[in-house]
Amino acid sequence: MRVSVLDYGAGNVRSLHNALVALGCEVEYLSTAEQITAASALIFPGVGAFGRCMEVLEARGFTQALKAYVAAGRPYLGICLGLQTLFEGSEESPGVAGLGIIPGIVGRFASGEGRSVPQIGWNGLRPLREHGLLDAIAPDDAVYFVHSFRVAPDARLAEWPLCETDYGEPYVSAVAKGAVSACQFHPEKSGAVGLRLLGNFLRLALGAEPSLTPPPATRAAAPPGGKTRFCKRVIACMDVRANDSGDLVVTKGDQYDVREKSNGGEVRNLGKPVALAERYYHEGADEITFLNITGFRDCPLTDMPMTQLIAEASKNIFVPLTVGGGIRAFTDSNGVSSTALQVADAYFRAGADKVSIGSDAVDVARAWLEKKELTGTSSIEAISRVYGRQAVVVSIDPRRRWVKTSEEAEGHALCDHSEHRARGPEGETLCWYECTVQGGRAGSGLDVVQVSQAVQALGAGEILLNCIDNDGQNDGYDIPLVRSVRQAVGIPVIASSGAGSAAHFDEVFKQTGVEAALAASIFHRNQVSIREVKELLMSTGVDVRQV
Ligand code: 1PR
Repeated sequence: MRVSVLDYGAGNVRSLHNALVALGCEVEYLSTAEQITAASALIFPGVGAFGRCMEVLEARGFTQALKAYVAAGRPYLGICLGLQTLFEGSEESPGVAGLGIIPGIVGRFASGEGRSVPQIGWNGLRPLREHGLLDAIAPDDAVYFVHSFRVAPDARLAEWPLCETDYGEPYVSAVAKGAVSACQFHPEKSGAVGLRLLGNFLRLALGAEPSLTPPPATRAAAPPGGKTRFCKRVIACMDVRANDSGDLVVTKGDQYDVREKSNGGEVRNLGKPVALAERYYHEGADEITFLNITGFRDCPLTDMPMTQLIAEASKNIFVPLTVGGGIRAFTDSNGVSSTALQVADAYFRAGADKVSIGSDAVDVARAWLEKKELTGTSSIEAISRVYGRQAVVVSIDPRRRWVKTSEEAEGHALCDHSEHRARGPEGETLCWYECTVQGGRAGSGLDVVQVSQAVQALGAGEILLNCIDNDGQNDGYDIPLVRSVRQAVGIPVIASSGAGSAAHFDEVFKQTGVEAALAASIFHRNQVSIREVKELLMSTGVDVRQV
């Protein structure tokens, strides 16, 4: 079974490649107009900006070839940007013409009413009619979306819309007409449901049976005609580093200290990263994060085991993978320099869907706060320009700084813990949160709200909000901290550090409104399973993806 994937030099096609290989396909990459003309089933994957994508298509002579391919009624599947480029244009890049196969202009999601933009996460599908692409996919089965722009329902779309989804407003989440189909979500990252959809496309396009038939999803259907439900994400995180024998292991800190108190102070070893990640995928993790916690020491381009780890994990895991650690400009011991974008490129090529920037983001935020000017050259700006804002996570490592009075905080954003558990050494209830760098080894003088707002302005798409004080304590998330950051930004926030029970997830979702919550130690030590977390959340009325 041979399928052709459009290679226009942008975005992460590795995830799609892996999903197609898992379905039994041989994947061919199309890099010339002639190859497009000769293809028999074409998939156009896409992440990144509309304008840049269209420029590349035009420069390579793909625009006309794609239009001719579609006009000839040959099988076509667009994914994400691959759906948007079918339209006449997008508010993302005013004045840039799309392929113009579907009438209309792609618009921007409005943020507000507690809804973050980009939409990052799992949401349902509301089929508008029957279609082979949706075979064995139940209404409201959850699939993975990452986007800031969307197609609004419009009478001019006529018979094109196939599914709608709701994210504050209804939008068109899949289109199909004749042999052309496209989806706004990422089937290659949508677990079993996504693999089914890709399998359906292959069946329709090639008349061939995929070698893998994933089981149907089991989410309870939404009421007929009702709105689709945006799910809260449950994320498993693995802190990875080399142990004293040089092997990459999953480790786990206690307030960021990863060495055993006994046992000669060895680095804690909680298992092999790829095996653990595969377990979490099958248990229902909505996303998996790998943080190379000593990445600030070595350039990841010379630390290839981390890229190999991502390449290995992405072969069998079909939910989004985030990788962090050492994403910054670097000059190695031989004097060879690489930019943060080159480091990120290596991770995306290996199969990462998002990169997470830690220490460098604090430096970049500081520079921005001084002048409030974009330079275009920072790691955040450079990576989000090429891969899109949704691919750039900023991981923040704040530590509490207790104060007796607000004056002592010297203008830093304060949190009040009087209604919560934590107390300062002298019973203080007020604190500000200092962002640290190098895994908590150094302070920055900047508070967590300043840094969060700065990185949002620079183009970060999501914030992974740790809390050094709560890390590994299993006593619950730091609610005042999470709430203050969630209220300060309009991009999604992932709460992290402190989960000790399923109830802690319920608490953080209900009390702060965050889109996602991450945990490490309870999952690694089998104290609570992802399934238990989701079952509790469902029983308390929190929408989650069932597997
Ligand atoms: O600075 O860009 O090289 O990135 C380094 C990355 O490594 C950062 O994202 C930073 O958060 C992370 N990191 C550095 N040192 C440590 C450490 O633990 N010594 N881990 C570290 C951060 C925090 C979470 C943890 C949660 C949940 N780990 O990832 O998984 O606190 O844990 P819990 O559920 O057990 O409480 P750069």
